[in-house]
Amino acid sequence: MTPTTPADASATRDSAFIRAARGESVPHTPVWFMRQAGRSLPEYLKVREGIGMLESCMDPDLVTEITLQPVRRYGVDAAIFFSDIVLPLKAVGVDLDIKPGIGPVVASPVRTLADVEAIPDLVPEHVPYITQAVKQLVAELGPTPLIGFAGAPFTVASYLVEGGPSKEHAKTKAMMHSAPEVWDALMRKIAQHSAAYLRVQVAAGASAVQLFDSWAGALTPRDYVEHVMPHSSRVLSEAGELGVPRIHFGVGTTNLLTLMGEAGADVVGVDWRTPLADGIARVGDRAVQGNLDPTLVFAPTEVMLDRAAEVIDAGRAAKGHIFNLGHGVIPSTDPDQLKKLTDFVHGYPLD
Ligand code: 1CP
Repeated sequence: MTPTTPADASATRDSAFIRAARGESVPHTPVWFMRQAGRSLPEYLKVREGIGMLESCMDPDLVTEITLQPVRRYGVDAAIFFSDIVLPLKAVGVDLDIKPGIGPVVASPVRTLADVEAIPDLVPEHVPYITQAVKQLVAELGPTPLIGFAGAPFTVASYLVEGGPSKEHAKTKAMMHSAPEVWDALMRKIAQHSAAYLRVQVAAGASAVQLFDSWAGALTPRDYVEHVMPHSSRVLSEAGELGVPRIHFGVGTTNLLTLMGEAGADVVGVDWRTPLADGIARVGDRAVQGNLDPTLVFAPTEVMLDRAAEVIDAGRAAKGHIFNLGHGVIPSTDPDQLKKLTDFVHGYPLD
């Protein structure tokens, strides 16, 4: 594939978010929140009334509005594109839906090599609405960076093999161990989708990308290295050719943080279970993102801000630090708490 250059990376190049991702000096610690758009915002619930999740993701005006909502409300340092990790599968014709209160549900889970081979590769023509939404957003956002994203092969495979959300990922891991040729084909297929999906977003103007391997924490380091890492590396390496910073995140990944950095990340996302100082020691010469416990928004404001200060102080030891929660915003979160948290991070002295 031909390398594509970002539409206009210069507008966001000096933002605090991009500078921190590259390990450069910053005017303040940058902050954004995973799942900052979505169910915790009344303005989101209003515009989504009567419209399905996947339908929303395919409507460029709605995607633009929803992506901008948290940027307007909180003044965060980056927008995250409103979409979902299973959108590329839907776009190539896999029969799936995102069910309210459940998540992605796949009609015919993948079992055989023929099932994998029946899934087409993703080309930009499958997702014209993504290109349009990103272009609209970049024009509206000006100097605020837009983060494009995709699901990493293991996490997307889990939905395809289990047929829906899973705690143990037992069928997925069973395929990994008992049908290596099916597993390999599936991981290659999803890696192609994720790399192409990121390329479309960056070509249209996204300034950074995040690869979500949310459920990689279910793996032993050995299985991660042998069966997963090469495929995530391929996605990150293709994203690297686009010249934008790459963030790599998973939940419960303390033992994998070093490997997830080595897979080809500029920034490693650390979940809240790992003290940030430990995370920094594990990722070495890379920036980090995180990692306030997402439930701390339900504590008194002083307690939340006190813990946020600890996270910021710990982040000073990293090559660069982007403040975030240790996983997504919980739907019942009070948006006023996130506003206070954003202002606190921005006002926190640099030394
Ligand atoms: O700010 C944002 O909301 C950004 C948009 C976004 C992102 C980055 C959505 C919208 N989904 C995602 C990524 C995503 N989707 C991940 C990785 C991030 C993470 O770990 O949180 C995962 C695992 C999914 C799969 C998914 N989609 C789930 C989880 C199900 C499970 O296995 O527990 C759910 C509930 C969805 C639906 C979904 N995606 C996004 C929203 C706002 C919703 C809720 C549906 C709705 O509002 O109707």
